[in-house]
Amino acid sequence: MAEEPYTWQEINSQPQIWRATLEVFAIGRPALGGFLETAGFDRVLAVGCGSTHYLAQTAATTLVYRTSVRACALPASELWLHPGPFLTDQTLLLAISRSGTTTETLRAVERFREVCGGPVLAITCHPESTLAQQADFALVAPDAQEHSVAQTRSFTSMLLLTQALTSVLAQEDDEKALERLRQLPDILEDLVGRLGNLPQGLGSDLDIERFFFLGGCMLHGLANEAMLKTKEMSLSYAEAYYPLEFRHGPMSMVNEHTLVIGFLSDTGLAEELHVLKDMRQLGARTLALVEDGPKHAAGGPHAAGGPHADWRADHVIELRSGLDEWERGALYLPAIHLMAFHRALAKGLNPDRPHNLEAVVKL
Ligand code: F1P
Repeated sequence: MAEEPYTWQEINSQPQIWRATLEVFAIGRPALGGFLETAGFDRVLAVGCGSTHYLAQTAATTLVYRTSVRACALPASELWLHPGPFLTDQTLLLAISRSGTTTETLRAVERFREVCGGPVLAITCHPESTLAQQADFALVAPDAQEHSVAQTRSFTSMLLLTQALTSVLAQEDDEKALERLRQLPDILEDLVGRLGNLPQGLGSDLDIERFFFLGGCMLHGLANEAMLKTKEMSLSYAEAYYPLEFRHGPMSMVNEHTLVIGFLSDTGLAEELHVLKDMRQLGARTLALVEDGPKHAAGGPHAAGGPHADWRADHVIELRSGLDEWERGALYLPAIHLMAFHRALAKGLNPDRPHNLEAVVKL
């Protein structure tokens, strides 16, 4: 690769960028506590656009499952144009934007201020941006800024900020939780070291024509993001579904040119594996991203070699994080970033310059 594309550099810099991002968070932690003490809210409305909408989905689901705070996510444009019942008292607006300048996100903040007047917490890679300046408080990841259009390290770094924020709102020992998140960069380096040529092999295999990403609970927003990355970088047919939802119609699209990628959870593992097994029987190839391969293989009565030995996916990526399933979300994406990158190259595309797209949508 002559001049390394920005995208390649940004994907591979994630471990050190995650370290820097968590350090910036730790420095700002006291000020965050002060802001939250006076903010006065019992629910969170998370908004973003495209990738950062999917990040908002992930953040809202994590908040719901990990804290007593009620939370939901919307595209920023929906809050701007159809605010309706979402603008209620006691609401904190969590506005997420890599650039901090996307028009819909800024309009959503304005609408929220007009109607609610509640606190606005921004998450962005640009501390000097309009969004960061307009917000009452900003969690920032300046080291994760990107030249590329498609978000990779910016997304995962902002995801870490939402997870650190969740630990604070969970009113648990967030110092201990932050120490656990600080393990992620080393875990990612180990994971990437174990990937071998799998992302390049799958990405370069143009016999694969359609991708389906399956993820439930707090992994659903990440499955949506993986879908978008695959589209943006490689102009490929990609969709995302809740795992068991895939049987309710969309699996009609499965054929021998299909790759079904399972972002497997701990809590839904057996049934999610069953979906992958069913899709293999329909002719798809399958990739499982799972915390622990042996558990995946030994998934209860379907242990490898057992009566359902074919439960194993065609390809398995073991995260081996040792963390709770809500802490390890960022680990699911780098392998997909690499797969999408190699697919772009295999198709003669420039992953730095996705077709039709700009880094920021300004209306
Ligand atoms: C969001 C956005 C996404 C798009 C791509 C580039 O910008 O434009 O809509 O999917 O990832 O970023 P931002 O508000 O996060 O800066």
